[in-house]
Amino acid sequence: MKKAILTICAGLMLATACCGCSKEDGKVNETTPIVGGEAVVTPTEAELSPSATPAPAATDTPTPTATPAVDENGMTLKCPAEYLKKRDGATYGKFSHITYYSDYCKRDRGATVLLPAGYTEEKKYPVVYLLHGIFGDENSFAGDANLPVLIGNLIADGLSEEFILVCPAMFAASDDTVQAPGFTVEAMIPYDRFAHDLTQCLIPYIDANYSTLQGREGTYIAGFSMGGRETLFTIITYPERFRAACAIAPAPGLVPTTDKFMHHEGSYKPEEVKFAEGAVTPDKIIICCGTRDSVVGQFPKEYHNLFLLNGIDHIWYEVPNADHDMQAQYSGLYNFLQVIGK
Ligand code: FER
Repeated sequence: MKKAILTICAGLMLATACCGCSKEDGKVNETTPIVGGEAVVTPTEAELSPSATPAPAATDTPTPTATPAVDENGMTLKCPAEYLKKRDGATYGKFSHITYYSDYCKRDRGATVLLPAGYTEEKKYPVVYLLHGIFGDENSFAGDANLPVLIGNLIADGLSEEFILVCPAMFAASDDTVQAPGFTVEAMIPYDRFAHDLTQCLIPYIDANYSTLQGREGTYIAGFSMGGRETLFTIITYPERFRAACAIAPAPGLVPTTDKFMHHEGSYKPEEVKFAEGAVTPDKIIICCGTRDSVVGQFPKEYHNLFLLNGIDHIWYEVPNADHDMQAQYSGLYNFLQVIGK
């Protein structure tokens, strides 16, 4: 366990050192795409699950999946491999790094933004906020060269509407909170604080600087693992702000529990994880997880059971043979990104 944490920390330091992000105040830096086809080190998924299938490089030739299995809710269990391959006729966006001032944290914070390839101020785009795993940051998803490919292909096939993807840094520390992520009760606080930073600072910043379809109608949230947990925390805290949500392999801790990493005091009591009668809530909530997830195990299914118990309408499905890995991520995103605008 200690060894695992040390490895993760080493990975984090490496990722931080490699990150060539611009820190220009409050400005979108269009001139410094941080990806450019080169994958930045993404320690979280790989380090957390050494047995996980590594992300295939964008140039890999995946085995084509003939007829993807679809469940009774219309969820395609595995992301079809051809959606992770660049093709003619589709256009792909590039990530840029931005810095916004968080009045909530009283400091500058980073995020990465992926505009659709043909972005124009003439249109208004929905926005998907995508939350990384523990020890990640705003570069975690931007380092995945497959993500713009998946999105471009979904848009090219008319399966997704064009949208803006925003990948924030979730660990919303300020001077009076713990400064480093970790498996401790104190380190959970800045993660939960992100829900407030998002709704009070980042969303207004994105709305002010891009041509967005503002308000609940155009605002979506999804996340992987720690980001999945914070997706659930955010929609329970601000249900009226989001049109739809997807928690992929959400980490434990929204409610009290203990796992192999730590004891979680819980952000909410189980009976508080519900929506008020008549409240405006997301139209669609998806929770999914790999069938052999070695990091979060049965906790995503426990969220499913809690949601069932507390009458929160949602879709639950399992990704066959996926660990805490990219296969689970791409499956969740493949399904969720098709919900936009529908
Ligand atoms: C935990 C198990 C998993 C936890 C976080 C995770 C904070 C996150 C994993 C990830 O983001 O990949 O108990 O507690």
